[in-house]
Amino acid sequence: MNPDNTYNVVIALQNSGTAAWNNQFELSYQWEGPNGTINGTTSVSNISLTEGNFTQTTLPVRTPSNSGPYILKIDMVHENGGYFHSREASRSWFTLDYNVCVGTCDTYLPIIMKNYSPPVACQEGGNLIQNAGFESQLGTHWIEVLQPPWAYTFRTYLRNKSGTYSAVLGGLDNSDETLYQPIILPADTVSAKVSFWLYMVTTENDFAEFDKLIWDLKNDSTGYSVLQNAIVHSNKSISEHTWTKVTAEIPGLENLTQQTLRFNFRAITDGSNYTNFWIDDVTFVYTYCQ
Ligand SMILES: [Ca+2]
Ligand SMILES: [Ca+2]
Repeated sequence: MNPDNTYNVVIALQNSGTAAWNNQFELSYQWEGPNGTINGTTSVSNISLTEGNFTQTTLPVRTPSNSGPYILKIDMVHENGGYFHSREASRSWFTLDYNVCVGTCDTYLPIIMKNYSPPVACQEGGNLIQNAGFESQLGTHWIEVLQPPWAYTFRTYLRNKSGTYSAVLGGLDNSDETLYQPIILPADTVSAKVSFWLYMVTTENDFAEFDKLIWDLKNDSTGYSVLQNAIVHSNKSISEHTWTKVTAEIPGLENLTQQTLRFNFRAITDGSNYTNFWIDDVTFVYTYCQ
């Protein structure tokens, strides 16, 4: 319906009351809208109808001036008593209601979206690394692989970031030492946040990366890396004589869940000028999405 227009509405009426209607009764309406209730400005007068009887009439309905959603409430009116629905304070009489849009209306309809999946909720799981601060002996969770055999990787109380102990790799020339822990990524894991503290002391100069600490994620069966790039720290890349927090995000773990992987540290030194790498407080916090 357009604002300020008159529309004819055909109405069938029955006097279901106990008294006859006479020329004091008329058919009219109200608009219930955004700014309250507006009384109808047109009507059909002289609805004379004895009790129980029917009639049909055409009611001219004048729309409000302002656009918006309205309820058109059609009702009988007594010239001295007002609208029927409000004649008794203790109970409301029914009106004949229609939802009408006058002019333009904001319309809200439920939308059905094809091929729509609700957003996936992701959350962090726990730290998969055990004995993360090396406060217990190596061997239970951490596994050492030493080359040559007299190379050493051990936990030490000489230096720690927290607790009493840390693990130390390197410290010899021509050594290749690995310290790893098997982990299993839970179902629905998509990524992980890795962090650990690293303390480096070297007798090298810092011209080049002669001695390295490499961390990686490997397939437990093949020993091959499952990451695109292992992360390398060296005598050159980090500050000496201070604890440095190393952090990294590992995305793309969807296809590596529920299988054993190795979270792997490897220290490789060249033929002269040894370097020590201390490690403490290792975390591998996985994120899963369901
Ligand atoms: Ca510790
Ligand atoms: Ca060296």
